[in-house]
Amino acid sequence: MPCLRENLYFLNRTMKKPKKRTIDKNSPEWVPADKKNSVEFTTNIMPGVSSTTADLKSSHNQKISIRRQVKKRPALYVDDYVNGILTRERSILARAITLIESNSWQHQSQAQEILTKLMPYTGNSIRIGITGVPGAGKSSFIEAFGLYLLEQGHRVAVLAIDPSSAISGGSILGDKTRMEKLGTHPNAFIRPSPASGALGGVARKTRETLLVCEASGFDVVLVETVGVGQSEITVRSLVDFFLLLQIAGGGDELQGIKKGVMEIADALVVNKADGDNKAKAEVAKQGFATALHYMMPHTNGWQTRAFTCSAVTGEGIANVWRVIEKFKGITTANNVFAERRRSQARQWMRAIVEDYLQSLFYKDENIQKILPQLENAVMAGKIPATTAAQQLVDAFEKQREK
Ligand SMILES: Nc1nc2c(ncn2[C@@H]2O[C@H](COP(=O)(O)OP(=O)(O)O)[C@@H](O)[C@H]2O)c(=O)[nH]1
Ligand SMILES: [Mg+2]
Repeated sequence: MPCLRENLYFLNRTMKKPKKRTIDKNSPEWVPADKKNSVEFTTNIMPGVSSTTADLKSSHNQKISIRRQVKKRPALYVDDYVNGILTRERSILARAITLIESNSWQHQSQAQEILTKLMPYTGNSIRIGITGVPGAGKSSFIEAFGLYLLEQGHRVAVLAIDPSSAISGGSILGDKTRMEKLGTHPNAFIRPSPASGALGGVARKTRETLLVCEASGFDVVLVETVGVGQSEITVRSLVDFFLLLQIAGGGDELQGIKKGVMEIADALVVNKADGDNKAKAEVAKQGFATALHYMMPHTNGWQTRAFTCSAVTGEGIANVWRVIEKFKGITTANNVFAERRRSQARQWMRAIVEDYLQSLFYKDENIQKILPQLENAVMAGKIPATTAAQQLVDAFEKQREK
């Protein structure tokens, strides 16, 4: 609420600087000394109210009372965050995530300190990615699945990666109505996608948020993404198990196959297997099973299979969890689970370095000067891309040497 804050700031400033009056306390300063009692200047100053504005009703004073209601939250130190997260204080967890999501340099460096201290307490969850086209029932599934997990005594965090949310205003997890019960449960924590930035930035923030949730005792972390292309690959690189939610009919089977999402999934679940749709869902499941048969499973030692469920009746929901537990058992035994996490961590470190170098490169003054003409020359087929790239890199290195 920048507007409110600005107003209050202004109010504060103007109120804190009363003008000095040395001539006469009861006479305004613009009244000439010799005209104090003249009818021309009948103004007389009343003593100000210094302690309360409660019974003053002008709109000006309403603003003052708003200012009084806004309590400034005490600033937290790194250790306050760390302790709060470890003792599972939700409000502190939420504030730490806000810090992670902030683009301010100061916040980010504080977030890094917090994360470093929390690292020994991370890693104790199963991280599950969930994707599917809009309308597949992701939100409904997460509600049903999440509530089932809570019944089993788990603590569930739900995060989202939605790079489109800056444009759409947050499509994922915006539909709180479908996660009403989960959203209010003390052992569940739902955090919508950070609302801005490129996929890389959103993903980095989500990864760090995931770690913080783990440190706060959430042992199942669900990461939702809408099936719109690149974001599935990103979520795959964040999670242990990747679930593709499908629906029968409408050519969605083909969509999944075409986009290659099936190839990175550890399970395919045909949702809405209820009522009249149940038989169709079974048929679709068979179709997927056949398609999967010809694909390389994404996880070593694990055969990706198709299942059905209904987020509405709850049928098949418990089975999805059984499949995931079996997956964890097998991949832990063959070390694929730990190995995947290790390589994901390395991949993330490299991705952050690459992001940084890339922005350093394209922000470079020299590069910005010569880039357009080189790009045009490449596009027009006048010089080979390799030559242009070499010239760019040379120019960049020269600048660095200075
Ligand atoms: N019959 C039936 N409808 C469902 C099921 N799951 C979701 N839906 C409906 O499908 C629509 C889209 O669900 P939603 O969870 O918002 O999908 P999302 O866009 O993937 O998050 C809603 O109208 C849901 O009520 C299900 O298992 N069975
Ligand atoms: Mg949804």
